[in-house]
Amino acid sequence: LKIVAARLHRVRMPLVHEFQTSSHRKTFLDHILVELEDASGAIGWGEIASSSDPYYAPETVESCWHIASRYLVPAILDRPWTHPDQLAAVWSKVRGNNFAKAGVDTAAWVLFAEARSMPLATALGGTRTEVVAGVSLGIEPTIDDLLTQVAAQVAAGYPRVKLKIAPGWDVEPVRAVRAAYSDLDLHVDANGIYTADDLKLLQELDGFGLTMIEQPFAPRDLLTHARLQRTIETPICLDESIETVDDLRTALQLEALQVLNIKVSRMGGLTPAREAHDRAQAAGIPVWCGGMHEFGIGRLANVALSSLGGFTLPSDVSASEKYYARDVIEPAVVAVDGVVQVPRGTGLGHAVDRALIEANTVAELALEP
Ligand code: OSB
Ligand code: MG
Repeated sequence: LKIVAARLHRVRMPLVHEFQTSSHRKTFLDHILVELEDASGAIGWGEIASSSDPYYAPETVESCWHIASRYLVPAILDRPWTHPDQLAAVWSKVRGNNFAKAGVDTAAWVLFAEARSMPLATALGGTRTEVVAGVSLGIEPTIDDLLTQVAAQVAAGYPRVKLKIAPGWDVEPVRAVRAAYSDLDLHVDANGIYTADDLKLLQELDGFGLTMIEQPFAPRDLLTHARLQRTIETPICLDESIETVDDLRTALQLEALQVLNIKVSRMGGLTPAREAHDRAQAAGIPVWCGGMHEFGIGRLANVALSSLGGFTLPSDVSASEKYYARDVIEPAVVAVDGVVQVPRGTGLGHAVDRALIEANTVAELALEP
């Protein structure tokens, strides 16, 4: 394979329902769609799903645009390759910038699957034909608003609900949701807002039968995660802390986690995401695929990744309609009783809606060797 042309499209889409976490709030997203073309004219699409602002991770849309156009794409243009993991090796000298890498890596994987006439999931080694989806609910103005959201998602058939928590919005919303749904697979995500001063409060959450407590402390504070895990039964899940497979090795050694959230974006692509999956599976740690409100392209990559055997917990791959009125793929991703089918067509398995992309594009760049 050889990439002879590449295009970046910065596409803006409004969210159906505003989303707030302990670290940021958003009403629309600007993601960069990456289009790689090989000598045969085949196209691979990927999605750079960075937040606009550096509040979840250090990257921004602008930093991703810069890194992708200045470093990542030029490094692979006109360079022959046979497997996407060779491209990950080419980028290894670029430090960090995982969201930017992930979009280009995904496009290369899709191109690779297209060239082999197989679904992306099969190219990755996935075996599941369907994946179970959960939903992630933001911080709402009131507990009643939250209960309305939970009711809607449970009625839609989703078997797992994750609640964003933050100081002042933690024990009470959890108590209210648990009181209304005694058997629901429920978990919480703090996006790193608490500190070692909050251990008592987090221990209180141990009494609600949560499936996990996700990223209670700052990304680099593995020691406090390990300390909390020693005192509670509820598994701790890490998200922001794990940007590389080396981070995972360290966290496992410290016993700072019992569950891993694997995000394609945060790990820097499908190649490292798959490696993290293999590591976690070898260590007996269950994994699930986290989301970044991806448009359809990134969402389908998440579905394909979730078809790997170690993804035994529900993933954040809920239906397109939960996020966007219209998605950039055709048909949109749908969930029936909380289950999403893994596409059987080649590559992404869904068509890309170029007209919708063009209608929502705010910036474009063509790159050639
Ligand atoms: O921590 O998982 C997170 C969205 C933006 C930033 C961080 C997170 C999230 C989500 C989105 O929870 C989940 C989804 O895409 O469904
Ligand atoms: Mg998270």
